[in-house]
This record gives sequence, structure tokens and C-alpha cells, in this order.
Amino acid sequence: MDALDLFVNVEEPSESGIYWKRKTDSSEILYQNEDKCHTVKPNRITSALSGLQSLGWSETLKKSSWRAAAVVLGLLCLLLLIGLITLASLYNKDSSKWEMEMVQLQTSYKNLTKEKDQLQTSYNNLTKEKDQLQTSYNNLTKEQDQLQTSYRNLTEEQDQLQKRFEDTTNERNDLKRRDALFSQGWVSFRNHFYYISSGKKSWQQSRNDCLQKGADLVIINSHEEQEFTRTFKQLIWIGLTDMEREGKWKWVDGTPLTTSYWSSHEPNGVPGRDEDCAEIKNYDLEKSWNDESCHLERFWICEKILS
Ligand code: 2F8
Ligand code: CA
Repeated sequence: MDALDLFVNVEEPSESGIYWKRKTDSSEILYQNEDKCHTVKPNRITSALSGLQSLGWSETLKKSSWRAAAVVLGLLCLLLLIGLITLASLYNKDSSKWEMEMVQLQTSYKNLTKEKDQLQTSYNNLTKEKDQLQTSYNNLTKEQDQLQTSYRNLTEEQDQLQKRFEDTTNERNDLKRRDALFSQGWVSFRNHFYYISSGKKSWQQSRNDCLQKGADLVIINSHEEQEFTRTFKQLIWIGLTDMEREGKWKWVDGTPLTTSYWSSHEPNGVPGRDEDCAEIKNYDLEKSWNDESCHLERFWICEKILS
């Protein structure tokens, strides 16, 4: 046999159909040249079917296939049933759990709703109370403003009454003092009070008397006052002197002489007579003043201004 020849080992079903056996008429030399050849199996099924057909087993094989398919189908149905049962169990388990949770949630919801209603009621009551308090506060604020205004008005009225009381008291005291002055021989002229002496004294003694009465010798600083002093028709000392400095005439309150009513040729300061004090002398004339010796005795006029 040539070394390159291909040898085929052909197998065929056994007589029992249970296993395959090599055909005896295949080349027995195969194993002698196994390093040079390959075993080529023929199409077993085709070969088997052909074998079975040839042996009358085709029907038997079909039945076996159907049985196997039925078994597989049954197994699949069983698996499906087990799966469905498992899913149903899981579903029931989850469903119970879900129902419990739903009940809990519903209970919580009801409780929360109840609490919400209570809170809403409390809120409404508080809002109502707040509105009432706000109204009370507004009314109180309004009353406070009214009371404040009334207090201001009353305080103002009180101040006015206090001032009126003080004015009235002062007026009453003035009236009392006036009455007292009048009873003591004083007369009033344009809110000034004058005391006309009933006797005669020197200029200094006359002034001292006025000072004791809380007054001073009259100061003539208006035409009306000058006219008033002339009405008594007497020789009268007035509060004018130059005893501190000759020729420098000053009133007893220290003010210098500005408006004067000297008689003609006066003041002449007759030599040797120290004529340092002024008197009303020519009372029939407006210009009635004369400078005279201070030690001579004359009537006098005191003047007082009520403060
Ligand atoms: O007594 C003094 C007196 O004498 C005369 O009056 C009567 C003088 N008058 C005249 O000279 C005009 C006064 O000045 C003098 O004070
Ligand atoms: Ca004189």
C-alpha cells in the first residue's frame, strides 16, 4: 500500500443499536499508519438513521424525542410555577408590609391633620387675640395721646393760672402798699409815689427822711414831673446837688443832670454861701430852680417807685 493513501475508519451502529462499532471491512491498516492519517467520522445521525431505518427504529426515536420534549416542557412549567409562587409570596409579603405602612401613614396623616387643625385653631385664636390686643393698644395709644394733649393743655392753663395768680397777688400787694402809702400821706402820679413833707428840714435831713421811708428826694426827669412839683407852691428841696464837685450837678441816684429847669441867672453859686443844693423856688414859672445853701430848712418831696 502506498504511504500517501488515505484510510477511513468507518463506524456503524451495533446490532443492538446501543453503541457504535467500527466496520470490519474498513481498513485494518489504519492503526498501522495512524501517524499519517486522520480519522473521519461519518455523519452519525444520518448514518444512525439510515441504520435505524434500516433496522425499523425510526418510530421509537420519535417517541423518545417527544417524551424528552414533554419532560423539558414540564420542567419549564414547574420552574415557571415555582417562580410565580415565589413572586406571589414576595408580592404578598411586600403587600402586607405596604398595607401596614399605609395604615401607619394614614394614622400619621390623620394625627398630623388633627394637629394641623388644632394648630390652625390656635393660630386663629392667637390671631384674634393679637387683633384684639392691637385694637386695645391702638385705643390706649389714642387715649394716651389725648391724655398727653390734655396734660399739656392743663399744664399750660396751670401756668397761665399761676401767672394770673402771681399777677393778682402782686397787684393785691401793690394795692395794699398803695393803700398804706396813701394812708401815710403819699400821692401817686404816673405810677410813681410822692411824699410831700409837712415840715421843713435841711437838704441832708430831708434826704435822710426819704431814705428811712424806702425812698429818696425827688428826681425830676420829665416835663410832667416838673409841673407836678410846682403845684405845691412851696420852697421845696429836690434831689439835685453839686456838693461832690462844684458846678457838676448830679441827681441823688448818681445820674448827671441833662434836662434842667433853672431860673434865670441860676445856678449862680453866690460866693460865700456854698449853694450846693437845688430847690423849687420860683414855682409860678416852669423854670423854677435855684441853687441854695444846703443847711437852710425847706419842705421836701420824696419819690418812690413800686417794683
Ligand atoms: O439867698 C440867696 C439867694 O439870693 C437871691 O435870691 C433872692 C439870688 N437870686 C438872684 O441873684 C437872682 C439867689 O441866686 C440866691 O441863692
Ligand atoms: Ca442861687
